[in-house]
Amino acid sequence: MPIGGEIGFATLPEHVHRKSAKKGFDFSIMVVGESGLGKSTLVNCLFLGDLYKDRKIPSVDKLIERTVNIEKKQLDIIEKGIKLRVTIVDTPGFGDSINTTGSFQVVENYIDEQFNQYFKDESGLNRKNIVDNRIHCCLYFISPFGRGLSQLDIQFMKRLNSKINIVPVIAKADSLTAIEVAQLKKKILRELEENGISIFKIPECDSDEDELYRIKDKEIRESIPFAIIGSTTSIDLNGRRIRGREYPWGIVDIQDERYSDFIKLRTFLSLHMQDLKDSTSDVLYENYRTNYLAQLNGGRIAELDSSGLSADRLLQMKQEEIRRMQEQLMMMQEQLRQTSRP
Ligand SMILES: Nc1nc2c(ncn2[C@@H]2O[C@H](COP(=O)(O)OP(=O)(O)O)[C@@H](O)[C@H]2O)c(=O)[nH]1
Ligand SMILES: [Mg+2]
Repeated sequence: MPIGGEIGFATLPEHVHRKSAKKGFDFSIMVVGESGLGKSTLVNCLFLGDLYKDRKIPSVDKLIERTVNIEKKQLDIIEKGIKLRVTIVDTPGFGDSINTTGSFQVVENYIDEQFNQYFKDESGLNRKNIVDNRIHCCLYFISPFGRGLSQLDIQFMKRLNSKINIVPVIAKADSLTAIEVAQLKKKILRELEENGISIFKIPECDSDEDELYRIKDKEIRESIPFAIIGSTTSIDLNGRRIRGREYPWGIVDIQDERYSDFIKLRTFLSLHMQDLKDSTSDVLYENYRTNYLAQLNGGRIAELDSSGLSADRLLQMKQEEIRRMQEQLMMMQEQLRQTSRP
């Protein structure tokens, strides 16, 4: 089986395809939410699918092991000659560490560190070869057992929505009926809005997209928050190997679109990977950078501000300053090289 066929990366619209073909893609997803909701399980099956058919099934011990630190898994995929490096970042859920504020902080620090690293690389001399480890997408797991968002969910998302593209998912959708899923989706969207939490917004469809793409796109938009079912177990179902969950009353196939948005989530990720990346670098990272520079320059920004300069102009000035500093740094390095020559 061709590696990557599972991922549907090849369904990316042609133009995106071409744009990314040259450089290859770095894409990072993070899973966040209360502990026990199936985050680690999803991480294990989101992109792997049947890629590792012969992979050893981890022991039960391993499966129920709690995630106490941030863990990164990396996966290199080549599809139609395009390189895709996916990084999935698994986080300890609330409840896994001693206090909630602690686990908020761990996640927030991680996001900030990636921004910070990117900032350093971007201001450095080796700008052409930056590895983009910024988190492009945060799958936020919501419990199917509560009646919508918990106070913790609200606090957490409020704190992070300016730093990360939040994509809400309803965990363990197999525990809800179809009607309950539909109601919970509506309720979550309403509560997000009431609390002023912004989640990732899929950009409008290009006017030149074909009809099929439009239908798919609409279907995906309407499925958010994705109600997902995860599993790391393969089961034999009428001679077919599927990834599923086995209950006394039957087998649930996590890829069955009648009751699981697993496939829709995957399609969403492949169709909107570039949009998630663009939003990260154009909006979220810019935001971070502006704040960071303002902090660095605390007093001066305040002065300039009172002189009536717009934020845009300030940013522009900062960028010019960085450019000047980079040039100076390069000159100094060149001088050093010359003086150190025998
Ligand atoms: N019913 C159901 N159980 C799930 C699902 N996904 C994971 N689980 C189970 O929930 C438990 C916790 O899963 P885990 O992935 O460790 O959760 P995490 O703490 O969020 O990382 C495990 O026993 C999983 O087998 C799901 O979609 N439905
Ligand atoms: Mg976990």
